[in-house]
Amino acid sequence: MSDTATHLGSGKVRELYSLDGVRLLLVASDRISTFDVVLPTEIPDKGRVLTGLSGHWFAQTAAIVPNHLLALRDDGRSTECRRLEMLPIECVVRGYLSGSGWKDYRASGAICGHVLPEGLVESQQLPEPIFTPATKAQSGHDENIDRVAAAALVGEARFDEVERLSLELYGYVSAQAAARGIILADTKLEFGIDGDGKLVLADEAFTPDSSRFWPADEYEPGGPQPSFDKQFVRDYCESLGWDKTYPGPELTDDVVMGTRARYVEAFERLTGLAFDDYLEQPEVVLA
Ligand code: Q0Z
Repeated sequence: MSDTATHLGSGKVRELYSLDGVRLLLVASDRISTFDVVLPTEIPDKGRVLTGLSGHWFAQTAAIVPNHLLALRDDGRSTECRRLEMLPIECVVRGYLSGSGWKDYRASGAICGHVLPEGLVESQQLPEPIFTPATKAQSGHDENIDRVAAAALVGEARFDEVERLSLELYGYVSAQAAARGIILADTKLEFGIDGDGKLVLADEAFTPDSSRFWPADEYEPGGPQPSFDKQFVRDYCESLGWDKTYPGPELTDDVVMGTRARYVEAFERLTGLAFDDYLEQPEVVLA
C-alpha cells in the first residue's frame, strides 16, 4: 500500500490531493475567509465541522443521487472520494433572495432567466426554489447564466438532470434545516460524471461555506441577514474599519471562540449528532 498523496490544487480554505488513479483526498483546513479574503487567524475544528456536515448530507441524500464519498479519515477533516469528470457549472439553488441573486433581481427583475414577481425585498423567500447555475470562474466571481448558456456547457439532457436533482436535494435539506430552526437560503452544488457516465454529487455539500444558513428566529426580510456561522467575524472586521483587501486582520480570542461555537452549533443542530462524538469517531450515519 502507498500512502503518498500528490497535491493537485488549493482552494481558499481547502486542499486537493490525488491518492491514485481513481481516488482523491479533499482536506478542509481551519482557515476562514470573509469578504473574499482568507484571514490570518484560524477557527479550530472548522474544517472538521465542514467535512462532517458534508459527509452527513452525502449519507442522507444517497437515495436521491449517488455521491463521491468513499471514506472519512480519522483526522475528521479529510475525505477520500472518487475522482470524477467535473461538470463545468456550479449548480446553485436559491430559495431566498440574497447575494448575486438579489443583485440580478434588482437590476433586471430576473435571475438566470427566471422572471420573478415585482416588489420582492432582499432576503425574501421566493415563490418556489429556483435553479440558478453559474460558470466556474478560474479567478474572480462566478457568473450567473441562463438555461441556454448552461445547456451549451453540459448538454440539454444533463442540464435537465442536474436541475431536477439540485432542486430535490435543496428541498430535502432545507426541510431538515427548517425543522431545526435554520433557514437554508441557498446552496451551491457540484456534480461530476463517473466512468459509467453516471451523474455523481461531488465536492462539499450543504456546508456553511457552500450555502447560506440563517438563524430562523432572527429572520427579517427587507435587508441582509446575519450569517449563522460568520457573523461575529464580519461584525468584528467591520468594527475595525478594515478596507476588505489583503491582508485581513487577526481575530481576537473571543471572536475565534464565539465563531467556533457557532460552527459546532450548526453541526449539532443540522445533524442531530454530538460534535465530540464525531471527533472521537468520524463516520457518517446512513439514513
Ligand atoms: C473538486 C477543489 C479543493 C481545490 C476538483 N470528486 C472529484 N473529482 C474530480 N475533481 C474534484 C472532485 Cl471533488 C474537484 N475541486 C474543487 C477542492 C481544493 C479545488 F479542496 N476541484
